[in-house]
Amino acid sequence: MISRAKSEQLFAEALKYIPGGVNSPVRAFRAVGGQPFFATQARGARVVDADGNEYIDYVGTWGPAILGHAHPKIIQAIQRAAESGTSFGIPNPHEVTMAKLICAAVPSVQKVRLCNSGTEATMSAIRLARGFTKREKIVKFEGCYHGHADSLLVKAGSGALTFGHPDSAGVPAAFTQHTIVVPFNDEAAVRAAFAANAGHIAGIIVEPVPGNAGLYLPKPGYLEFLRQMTRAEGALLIFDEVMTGFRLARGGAQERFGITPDLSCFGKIIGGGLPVGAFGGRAEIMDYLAPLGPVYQAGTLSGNPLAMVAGITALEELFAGNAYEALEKLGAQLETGMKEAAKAAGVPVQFKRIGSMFCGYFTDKPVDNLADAMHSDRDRFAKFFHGMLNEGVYLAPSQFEAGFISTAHTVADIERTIKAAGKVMKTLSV
Ligand code: HOZ
Repeated sequence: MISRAKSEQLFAEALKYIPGGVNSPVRAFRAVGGQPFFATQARGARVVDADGNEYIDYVGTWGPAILGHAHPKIIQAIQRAAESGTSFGIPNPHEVTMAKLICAAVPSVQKVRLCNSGTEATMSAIRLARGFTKREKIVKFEGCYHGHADSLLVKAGSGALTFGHPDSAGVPAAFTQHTIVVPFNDEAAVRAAFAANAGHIAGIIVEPVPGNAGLYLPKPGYLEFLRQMTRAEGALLIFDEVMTGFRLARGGAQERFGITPDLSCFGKIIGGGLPVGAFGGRAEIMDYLAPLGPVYQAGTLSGNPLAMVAGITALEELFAGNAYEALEKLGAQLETGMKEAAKAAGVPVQFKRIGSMFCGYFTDKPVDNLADAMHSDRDRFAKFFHGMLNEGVYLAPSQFEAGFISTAHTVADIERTIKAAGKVMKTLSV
């Protein structure tokens, strides 16, 4: 058994001063039991904890680290930019470069506003959709997580789901009365929502590949259906690509599935590991934002020069080579190996993957929405998680999070992961 004595000491100290000892609930390990380790270093595909233990990392700081941790070009760009000042609160040239990069990579985005987190991006996109359409209601999907803004914390995924608070305390019912929640991959539910609220729905917000209740995929034609339905009803289609943007393809999930949303939300990868968010779309909609239009949105640190150069460097590096093909190959290797490992151990697993995002559910039933995801045996997941951690492989400490592969992972890393999974799965057989 490896020692995590220093992490334990740090966590005891953290618990005295930080609620739950963490600054974001999913980090707390509560869903899997035990205590979180404290990271002191992360490089490439590895994180190192306070006790010097090293892990192959499939969390990748929850998505941003698509090039691996501490990419030398990103570090150098941040260092150089920091010497010129860490924040201006005045327009800076890097913001323009970043905006141009995003618009060039994602054709549905003609204009983009930069902010500081995915939560800000989705919250602002919703406000913009409401302001533009002059309608109040929003449709979201069970298990989708769009950050922690009040009106979106309804049947939410990620940490909210993990800790049994998909509807958060502290959100007055009046704040969510215009949020309509429907199951994912269900056309009839969306039709019914529009029929019951004709002329009142401002838009649908959706993770095109939901990655906050684990990971499941849209059924063929489902995203097209959402596109047609919103267009026919005069509502906007908002893609939350905070996780999938620049990960599933250069142009995100919308490129992969050939859908043109009205608005898109980004974060994670475009910050190169620093805090960032962005939302963008058709110019006529984006021009409803202040100072041009009546929809207010602002931020002291928005367009921060360090976050901009980190993100620009990450995107340029990502677009320069064959990153997406490489990630697809690694993903396919992991999928094949994990499925074989589960089969050999006689453990029922639904292994879901698209590109470099993945999740394994411990169930023999197909998983296409939140209700299906809830069939997963979470005790088994917790045992698997700890077994893998002891083998030096760090997966997200919750059944309801996606895993991420980076370009820093190697074929040998994936082989080692599969071997570890095979060993751990055998201990889970009944
Ligand atoms: N919600 C992010 C992805 N599921 C993880 C970040 C966090 O909640 O700490």
